[in-house]
Amino acid sequence: FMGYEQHAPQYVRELYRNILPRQDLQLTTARAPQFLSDTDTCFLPFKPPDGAVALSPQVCRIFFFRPSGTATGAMERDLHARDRVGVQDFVLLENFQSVDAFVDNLRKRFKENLIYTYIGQVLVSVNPYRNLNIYTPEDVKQYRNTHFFEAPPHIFAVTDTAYRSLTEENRGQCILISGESGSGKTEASKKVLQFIAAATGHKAQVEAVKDKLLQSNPVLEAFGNAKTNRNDNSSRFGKYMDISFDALGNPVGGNILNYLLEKSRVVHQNPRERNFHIFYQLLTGAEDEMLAKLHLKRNLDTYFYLTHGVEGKVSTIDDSQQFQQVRKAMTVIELTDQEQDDILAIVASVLHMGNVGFTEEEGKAKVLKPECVEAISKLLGCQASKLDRAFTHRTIDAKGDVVTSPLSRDMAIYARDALAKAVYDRLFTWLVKRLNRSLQTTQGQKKEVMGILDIYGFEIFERNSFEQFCINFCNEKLQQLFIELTLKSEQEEYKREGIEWEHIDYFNNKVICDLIEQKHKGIISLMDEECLRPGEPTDKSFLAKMNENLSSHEHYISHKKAGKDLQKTMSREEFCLKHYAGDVIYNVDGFLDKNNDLLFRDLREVMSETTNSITKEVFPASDVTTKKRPDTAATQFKNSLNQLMEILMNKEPSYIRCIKPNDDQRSGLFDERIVTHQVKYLGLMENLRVRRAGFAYRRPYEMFLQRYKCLSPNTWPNYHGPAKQGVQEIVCQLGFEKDEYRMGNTKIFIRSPRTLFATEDAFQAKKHSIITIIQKIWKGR
Ligand code: AOV
Ligand code: MG
Repeated sequence: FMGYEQHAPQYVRELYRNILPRQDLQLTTARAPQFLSDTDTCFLPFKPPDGAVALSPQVCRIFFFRPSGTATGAMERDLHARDRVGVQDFVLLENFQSVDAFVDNLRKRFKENLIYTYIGQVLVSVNPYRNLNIYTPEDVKQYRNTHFFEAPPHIFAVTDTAYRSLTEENRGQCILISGESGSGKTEASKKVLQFIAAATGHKAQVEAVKDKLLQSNPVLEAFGNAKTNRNDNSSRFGKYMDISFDALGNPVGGNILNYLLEKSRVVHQNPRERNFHIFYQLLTGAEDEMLAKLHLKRNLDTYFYLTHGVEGKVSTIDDSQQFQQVRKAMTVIELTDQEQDDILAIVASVLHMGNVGFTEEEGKAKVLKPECVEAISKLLGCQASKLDRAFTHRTIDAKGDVVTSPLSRDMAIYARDALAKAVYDRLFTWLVKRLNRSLQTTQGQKKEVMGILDIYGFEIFERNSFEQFCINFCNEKLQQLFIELTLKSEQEEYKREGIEWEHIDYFNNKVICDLIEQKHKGIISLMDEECLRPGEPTDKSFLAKMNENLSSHEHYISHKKAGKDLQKTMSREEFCLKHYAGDVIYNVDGFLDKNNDLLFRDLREVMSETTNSITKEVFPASDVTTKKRPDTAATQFKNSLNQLMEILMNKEPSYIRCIKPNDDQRSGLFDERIVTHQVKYLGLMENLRVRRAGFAYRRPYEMFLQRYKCLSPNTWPNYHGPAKQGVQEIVCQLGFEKDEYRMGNTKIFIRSPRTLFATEDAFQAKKHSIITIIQKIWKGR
């Protein structure tokens, strides 16, 4: 019985295997021994070996039922288990309309370190902010090939279900992870990958692919993650990763799509936040020789772009060690030495750009530190004099008249920052593309794909700007997809099971998606129109335009239209959108500028002439002279989102909704106010409502029968007929009301938890009496 103290179910399994068969005794457990969880109750009608008695039921939650009389106590505890650890599926909540009941259930489970709970097939995960021992190879084994409902809620269960559907039914999968910053999305996506890596084949070729998939993370995180006030390792981009599998179910490649990197961070960070990790990694981790080659000094304070947030060193992050890891990962993903040099040269050049500095003479900007321009030109391979001129001048092609005029100091700073952002942003996109080349599958190998979406959740800050607008729009689209796919799958299941479809009443957020993206009339169209309008379009004129055109829309609230209460919190530069998850007030300041995303032609031209293979590639010469305006930032985002929706629409979805328990990144602290907020904004109540609109509970007949067969004399102790008929016997015996259940082709559907709990309670009582009988037999021996 080694190891039972750490892992009680393991111990019971041992008992089951080794002792019970020999002693001809019966062990009563909540489910088959191989599926026992830490919270399951087991009854043993004999004295367990020495030591086991000392196990506290609170710790391992195995209650030994012994002739000496401890049985009653154990029984009582078991009856209270639901109160103590909550329900593992929210559909079983009696009071499913109440947010408080929802949060209370999460709290109970969180206190017991049970971070996962289902809403039907949706997994809700609460960030424990501590390493739990629930992702071991042993756990992988437990969930591999286990039916969804046979083991406690776990991200491995979701992954295994998706993986099996992919390999056994050839259905493309997607795992959609959402939640606020710091709620554990990225960690969740890594657990999915971990499970896939552990559960699939181990041939050298397969291992090489897995290695690349796994090592893509440190590289992308170095360039796309940063310390924010919400998360020390916050992803500042959206990510969708496809893993392709061959006919044997082994990963053979992958593809990554990236969304909207928060590039403004390159030139500015809020107090106590940092720039992207790579800058700090390079400056602290690179050898002296490399720094010298990049014209860099080790001191972080030297660089203007790193001094905004003041936070250089973060206690939880070892930049230097991370740098070594990133360098190794770059090699694994097959970046050549030359490519790695070019990448780091660009990173260094961005730091130098921040330090260029300008003075102004007679309204004309002049470079303050030519040595920085010099360094950039050496690093990227361009003429210093030309770069200097591009930093301080602007060329405009007005209907064939090419005019070059000097920039003011402010405009020069603006142009320089725009360059730094563009260079970094395009480097990031290049990296993703390059990674995809390494992850490419050879023709004919690919069979099905599983996609993992790790994307920013709904954001509501004190002040919400263009970025929040885009992010929240993205969440509206995902909610739209969720509604369509959930209803579709519900409908399909009803059809498959031969049950008549029942109308489900729900809020369809399509109206909000339309408000934002509709051609000509939507907010993005109005914004684009305003950006292109001759004259002097400003954020204010854009707001006026929206107020004029959209005021009658029920989800758009202008300052004028706002009620008294809302007006108090809203200024005249703001508008409010009634999102499906709640009202958000946006400040228009900066909308047009961010949407336009302008980089002056002179700088684009210099970049296109560089010898650095990456900058040369990402600033093509053809872009410099083209008359065609590139799509605006919002339109690009909208288009990429719609492409994503198309990809996802054809896949079978699994949902993981992440919640953070507090704002302090602290373990053990469950702040109900903060959790309640997220439960609302994640739309979980709406999730539950849709799921509960029809039948709360459904199980295959075999499983239902296995558990409850003791409840009818016609199925207990021995029953060999068809499972469906057996279930019918039990249902008749218990006297279910007619509208409370349906008999599908393979499953029983139960409408309300009330009925299920009555069944469960009857089962517990029966179990108790059976045990008493066994006990008597035992005593009689
Ligand atoms: P996010 O991806 O949702 O935020 P992360 O996945 O980066 O959040 O999680 C934030 C931190 O919480 C991690 O660095 C871990 O320290 C901790 N954490 C998350 N999940 C777990 C887990 N299952 N077990 C233990 N610790 C965990 V953002 O990228 O900011 O939206 O943009
Ligand atoms: Mg993340």
